[in-house]
Amino acid sequence: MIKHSLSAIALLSGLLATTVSAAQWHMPTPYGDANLPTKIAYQFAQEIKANTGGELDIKVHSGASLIKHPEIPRAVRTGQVQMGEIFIGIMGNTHPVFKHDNIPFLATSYDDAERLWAAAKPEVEKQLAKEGMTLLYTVAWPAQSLYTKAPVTNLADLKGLKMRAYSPSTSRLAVLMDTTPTTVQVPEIPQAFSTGIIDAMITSPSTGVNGQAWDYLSDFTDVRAWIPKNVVVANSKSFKRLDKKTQQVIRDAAAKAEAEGWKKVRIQAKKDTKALAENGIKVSQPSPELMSELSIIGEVMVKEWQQESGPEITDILNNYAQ
Ligand code: PCA
Repeated sequence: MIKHSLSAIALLSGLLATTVSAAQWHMPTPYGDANLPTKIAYQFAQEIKANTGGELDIKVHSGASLIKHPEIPRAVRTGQVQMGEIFIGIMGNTHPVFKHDNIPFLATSYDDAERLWAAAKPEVEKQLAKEGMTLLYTVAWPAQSLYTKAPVTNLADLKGLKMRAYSPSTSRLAVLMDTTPTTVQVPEIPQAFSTGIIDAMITSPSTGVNGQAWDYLSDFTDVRAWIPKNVVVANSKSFKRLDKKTQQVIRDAAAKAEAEGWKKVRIQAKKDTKALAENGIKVSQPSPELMSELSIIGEVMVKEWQQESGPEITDILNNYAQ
């Protein structure tokens, strides 16, 4: 009898131990499995599972399958999910610090983009923390260039076109380019082009390849106007509830993911630009005229951005200038 109840207790406490310590977290991501940030998210989750001995199991829900992209920040903030991936630019209306990510010609090389991130990170981290989110890592996209249905030599060639936008800053950019902004999420890009909802877009070679841009577009003008990033965040309360060791496992996996992202994005950019050309898109360098017109717009956007808020933006720009 005694023996029996002891083993029952042992069994029960064993069960309790597993239910208490092994946790499943949900991590919605906006983009599909073919994208570099999504691949990195899967590796990140796997590494955490391995290094916690299976005690923290993060389920990645890619391609906005669990939560639509614009809803992911709120879902993480409110704890509906414990973790999530977000394109930084879509939070531009929440606070201007997030706009550092979509300003044309502020950082156009990967080295400069890394420096811009180092400059912006403290302010971004602070703002996320205010919203109850803990910053874990970022992954950059390849530089953003112009896709059209005809060759482009200057902005006049784009006048009046319907331009895809994916953030408040890119909507503003479209207006300054004398085009009409239309917000379209990545999965809807092919249909938006084929039904005439949009005529042109500025995005990475990767997003063009994923959406088979050659089916509905002909020209890729490699303006490389900015290098945006996704950010992976945790709900701060959920993160704080973890023991210190698990938090460290997550931090280590995050640091590795971020380093991997910066390394791989450079390779991915080349590979996908080549794939565009191989599939029949005409890849060309921008004319000096187009670049100078776009640079002027970039300067206007930096000024507008600075005027939007006080010390944070000046801090970012000063850090970046150093
Ligand atoms: N692809 C995503 C974000 C940036 C990019 O290269 C998009 O077009 O929405």
